[in-house]
Amino acid sequence: MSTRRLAVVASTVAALVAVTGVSATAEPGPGIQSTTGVFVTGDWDGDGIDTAGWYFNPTGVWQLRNSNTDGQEDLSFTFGDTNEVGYPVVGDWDGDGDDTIGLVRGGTWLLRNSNTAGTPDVTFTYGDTGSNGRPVGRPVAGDWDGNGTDTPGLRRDNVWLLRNSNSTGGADGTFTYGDQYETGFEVVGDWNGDGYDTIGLVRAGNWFLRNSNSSGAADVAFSYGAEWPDHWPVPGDWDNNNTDTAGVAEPGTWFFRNSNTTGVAEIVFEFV
Ligand SMILES: [Ca+2]
Ligand SMILES: [Ca+2]
Ligand SMILES: [Ca+2]
Ligand SMILES: [Ca+2]
Repeated sequence: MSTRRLAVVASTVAALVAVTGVSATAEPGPGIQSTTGVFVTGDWDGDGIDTAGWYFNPTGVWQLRNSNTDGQEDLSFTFGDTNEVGYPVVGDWDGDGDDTIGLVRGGTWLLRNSNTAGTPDVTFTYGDTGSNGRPVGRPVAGDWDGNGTDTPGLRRDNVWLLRNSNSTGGADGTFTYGDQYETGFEVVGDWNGDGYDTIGLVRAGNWFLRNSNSSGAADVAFSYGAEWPDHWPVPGDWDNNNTDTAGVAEPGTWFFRNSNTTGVAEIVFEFV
C-alpha cells in the first residue's frame, strides 16, 4: 500500500457566482482528452462502491478495477476504435445498479449496458458534432431526475444542457453555472445523497458543487487536489453511503476522500 498522501494546500475558496442569461459557445479550457487516456470511476460490479477505471483512446481499450486498492485491472476490453475520437462516459444507463461504459462521438452517444467488448446497446443523437469530429461541449452523465438511470448532459462553456432519457431529443433542462469562458473541470455526483445527481466545477483544486441543477452559487466549496492536468477530478461514492465525494487521479495513483471538505486523501492506491 502506498504511503503517499495528497498534499492539500489550504487556500481561500472564492465564492462562485453563476452568470445568468449569457449565451456562450466557446470550448472550455481543459483539453478534451489526454494523450495518456482518461480517468473514470464507476460501480462496475454493482456493489454500491465506485471504483477506478481508465480509458485509453489511442486503442479504445478500457481497464476497470473493482476495488480501490493497489493492483491490476479486473476487466479489460475494447470499446472504441483505434485513435477513437469519442469522449468516454460512464453511467447506469439501464438502471440495473451497475455502471457501464459509453462513447460520445460528436453528437452521437453510443452506450453499452455491460462492461465487455461489443456493439452499442443504445445509440442516439444528443448535441452537435464539432469540426474535429468531437462533441461541441463536454459530455457528462448523471441521474438528473432521480429515477435510477443515468442520462446525458453537455456543458458548453457555462451553459449546462441536461436530458432525462437516453434517446434522441433536446435538453429537458438548461441553465448556466460557472463563468463565461469557464476554465473549470466539470464534475457530476450526488453530493447530498438525495438521489439526484447534480453538477459542479473544479478550478485549480477548488471544488464548487451545487445541489440542484439550476443557476446559482455553489452550495459546497472546498479545496482538494492540484490543478488539472496534474490531478484529474474523479468524484464517486467510495464508502457506499450514497453520497459522492471528491477524488483525483494522476497517472498511476488515485486519491479519494469520503467527504466534500478540505483535507487529506483517505484512500490512496496505485492503478494504471
Ligand atoms: Ca447498468
Ligand atoms: Ca434519470
Ligand atoms: Ca443530490
Ligand atoms: Ca460516499
